[in-house]
Amino acid sequence: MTFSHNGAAGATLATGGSSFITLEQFIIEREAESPGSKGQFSRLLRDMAVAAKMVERDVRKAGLVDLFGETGEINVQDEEQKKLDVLAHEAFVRALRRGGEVCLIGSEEHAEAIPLLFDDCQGKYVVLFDPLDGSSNIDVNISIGTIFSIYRIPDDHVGKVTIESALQCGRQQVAAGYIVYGSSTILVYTTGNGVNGFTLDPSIGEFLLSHPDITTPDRGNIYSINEGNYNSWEPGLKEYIKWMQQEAPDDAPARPYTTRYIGSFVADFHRNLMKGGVYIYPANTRNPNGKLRLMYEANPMAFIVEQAGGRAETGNGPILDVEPEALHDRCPVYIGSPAMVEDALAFLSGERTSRD
Ligand code: P6P
Repeated sequence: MTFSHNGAAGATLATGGSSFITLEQFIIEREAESPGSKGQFSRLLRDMAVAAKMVERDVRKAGLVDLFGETGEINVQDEEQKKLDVLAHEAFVRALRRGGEVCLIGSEEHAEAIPLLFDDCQGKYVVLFDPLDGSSNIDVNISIGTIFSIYRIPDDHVGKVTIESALQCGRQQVAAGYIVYGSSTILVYTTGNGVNGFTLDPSIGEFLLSHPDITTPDRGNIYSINEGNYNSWEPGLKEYIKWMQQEAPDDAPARPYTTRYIGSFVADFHRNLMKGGVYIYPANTRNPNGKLRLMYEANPMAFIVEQAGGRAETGNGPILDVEPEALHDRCPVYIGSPAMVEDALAFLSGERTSRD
């Protein structure tokens, strides 16, 4: 099934038809557009896609392994089946180590950054990722995902990379993407020239271009936030949510908002990107900097949403402008349709109230 820019379903995907574009072909075609490219970056993107297919395979069977413990490869020396997010972490590390284009990895599953300096690695790229976002949802069959962010290190850091080489603000990203392991598996990424989505066709093991040139609607009718934290929100945020829940005054256009909150950022983000909406994980009394991680959740999604015409803010400025201090920094997140993020900022500042 092909999709128009706003994700509306269209005619049948030409997998059985005359033409479809695989992720590999797309990457090669786009590489041709960057003169002087030696292909390292393209190989890196392909390595990420290989790892994504391995994780997809494990995610699809994890429920069975969890439930019955009799299918899937359970290593007999390993008393406990490895948690799926550790398996996902290892799949990406293995693929990136083998590829040789990456000199440093940062993962949500690893306290410290992982330098790949063996054999005098001359890799120029850093990959930061959340191998399996929302993994607590896997045993109830709710969509989960992988989020990644790619930086190029300064030339004078090659061969002696440290975590400081990776702590660059989000605007410096050379690529960002995510994979949603949902009703189907889709890989969405940007290299700064728009956003494209590829759906995995398991029958041929290829990601096929299914969502070309994704743009997000200026406004949607969905807001995504954990309302269980209501009492810990700042007043302006309470006003914003109350405003969306109210009937519009007779002389104003109706406010047809609805709430959708999956508990997997990557799934909530993807739905809102395609349909329009805003996802909010604010600072609150329990999480003074919010819950989401700056370097491998907020930044990559901010890069993608801005490339798709959306907006991504902390409440005190654009997410992409935050200067990181450590690999696992957190930040508040207001992300999605630009008009809805702007509404949120106006309520946070007190410029608007629910009585407007
Ligand atoms: P809460 C998953 O743990 C995650 O990092 C995001 O994927 C998700 O949106 C959020 O946390 C859910 O957090 O506090 O609402 O359960």
